[in-house]
Amino acid sequence: MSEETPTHERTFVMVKPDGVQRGLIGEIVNRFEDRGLTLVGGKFSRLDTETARDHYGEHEEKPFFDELVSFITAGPVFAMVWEGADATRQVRSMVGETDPAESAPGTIRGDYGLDLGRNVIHASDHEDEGANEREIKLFFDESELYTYERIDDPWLYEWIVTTLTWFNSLR
Ligand code: RTP
Ligand code: MG
Repeated sequence: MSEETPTHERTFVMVKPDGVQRGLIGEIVNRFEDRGLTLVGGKFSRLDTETARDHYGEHEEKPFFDELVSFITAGPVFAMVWEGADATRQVRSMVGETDPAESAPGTIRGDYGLDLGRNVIHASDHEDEGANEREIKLFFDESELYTYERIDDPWLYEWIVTTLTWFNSLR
C-alpha cells in the first residue's frame, strides 16, 4: 500500500436515546451504508449508570457530566461498529460538530439536531487514540462482530483494483 492509502479500520458509533425515540436509526444506518462503509456489528443496548460513566469517563470533571449520564441512560441506544478506509475520521465528519447549532446542513447533527444535550449520535473521537478499541470492547464481544467484504468493495476502493491487477500480472 502507498503512504497515501488510508488505514482500513473499525469505528464505534451509537444512536443516542433521542435518535432512537425519534425513529432515526434507519436514516443513520442508511447514510453510512450509502457512503460505502461496512456494518460489522449492531445491537440495542440500555446503558447502566456504571457503563455510561465509563464510556464518558473523559468528561467526569465537567459540569455537564451528571446530565450527560442521565440522558444517555434514559432509553435504549443503538450501538454499531462500522469498518472502512479512514472510518473514524469519515464518520466524525458525517456526524458534524458536537453542537448541532454549529453543524453544517448535510451532517447528521446538522440535519436532525438543535440542542447540544440532544445531539442524536455518538461516534468515537479520531483525536482520542485508542477510543475506538475501548468503546467497541465496552459494547461488543468479538463474537458479535462480523468480517465480510461488500460486493461493491472493488468499486469503492482503488487500491483493491491496483492490488488485483498486480497479483494477476504475476500469474
Ligand atoms: P459524543 O462523545 O457524544 O460523540 O460527542 P462529541 O465527541 O462530539 O463531544 P464531547 O466533547 O465528547 O461531549 C460529549 C457530549 O457531552 C455533551 N456536552 N455538553 N454543556 C456542554 O457544554 C456540553 N459539552 C458537551 C454533548 O451532548 C456531547 O455530545
Ligand atoms: Mg466525544
